[in-house]
Amino acid sequence: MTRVFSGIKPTGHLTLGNYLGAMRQWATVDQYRADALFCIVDLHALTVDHDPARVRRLSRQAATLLLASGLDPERCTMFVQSHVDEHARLSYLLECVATDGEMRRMIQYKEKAARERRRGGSVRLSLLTYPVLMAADILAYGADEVPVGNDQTQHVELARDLAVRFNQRYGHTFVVPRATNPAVAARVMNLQDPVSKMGKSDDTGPGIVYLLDEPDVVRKKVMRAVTDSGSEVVYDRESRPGLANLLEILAACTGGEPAELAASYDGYGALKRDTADAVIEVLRPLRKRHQELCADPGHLEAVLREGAERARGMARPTVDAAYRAIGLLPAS
Ligand code: AQP
Repeated sequence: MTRVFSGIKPTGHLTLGNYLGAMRQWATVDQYRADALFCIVDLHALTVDHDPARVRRLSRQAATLLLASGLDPERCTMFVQSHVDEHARLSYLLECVATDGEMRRMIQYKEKAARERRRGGSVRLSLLTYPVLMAADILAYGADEVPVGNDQTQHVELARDLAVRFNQRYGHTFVVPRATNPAVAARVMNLQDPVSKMGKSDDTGPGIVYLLDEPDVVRKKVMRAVTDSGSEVVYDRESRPGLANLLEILAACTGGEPAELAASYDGYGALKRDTADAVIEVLRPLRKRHQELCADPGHLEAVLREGAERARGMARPTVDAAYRAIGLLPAS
């Protein structure tokens, strides 16, 4: 059976981008068709300036939202990265096959390092090496597929390269994974800055729809979305990115095609109203289930405990094999 691994980073409140670009596919497709692991990658949240209590809170919230979005612990393995030591153990070995040039070429590193500097902070070494830890997350489980929004495709490519290189140098140890992207909404853009991704740790609150936003807040954000000059509704990502983003969000929420939807509108107002309604409807069941789960914290703890145990059992044999293959003396 195909093995699938994907993760979510507790660096902010989860957004519509996380949901349409990743979580929905995990809950409605991946957990049914594959042996799937979904991870709250909390170690990755430490790569930028962070508040310890907030990371803990956001990790719990992300796990609750994953359950609320429909992940079923009977069908998939859901766990927290830092609960399974194998990730950090393997990451170091992969650092020994990766190069610093590869790390510096990562687009997300360049963007996030620039943001840290703009904010007056320094850039943590872990931000540079973060794609290696992500490769360890994937390779430890022998994942065949990594479903991600296309902002993460480059990192999965790196995991492939490291797997191939390690296998060539030290003997076959890792499955070579590949990224898969959802057909629509692979990249939901910021409503106030539609050439930038809707990212949960951005500073532009009004441009980001959070999964736990109240419906009237969602409506306000969508109605105030930046659209482009002109009044005709056409689908063109290059010249009309704001409009294209709304059409893609509407398409992802209703199952339509952005270009066909464009043809059915003759003004921005109606498009925005319908998009707001569609987003609110998509998020309604998730918000309700989230509330129910918050009333039963013991359930979440049990799910995460069992998930970590299962994950450890899957990762340990591969990571132990990598230790032996690379030349480390086994502990007796
Ligand atoms: N805007 C987006 N459109 C489509 N997919 C997205 N994803 C994130 N934002 C969008 C996908 O969600 C999954 C989990 O993402 P993540 O939390 O691990 O990391 P990220 O891609 O770095 O997400 P953010 O929201 O942009 O976080 P920050 O701001 O902290 O960097 C991934 O599959 C991702 O592709």
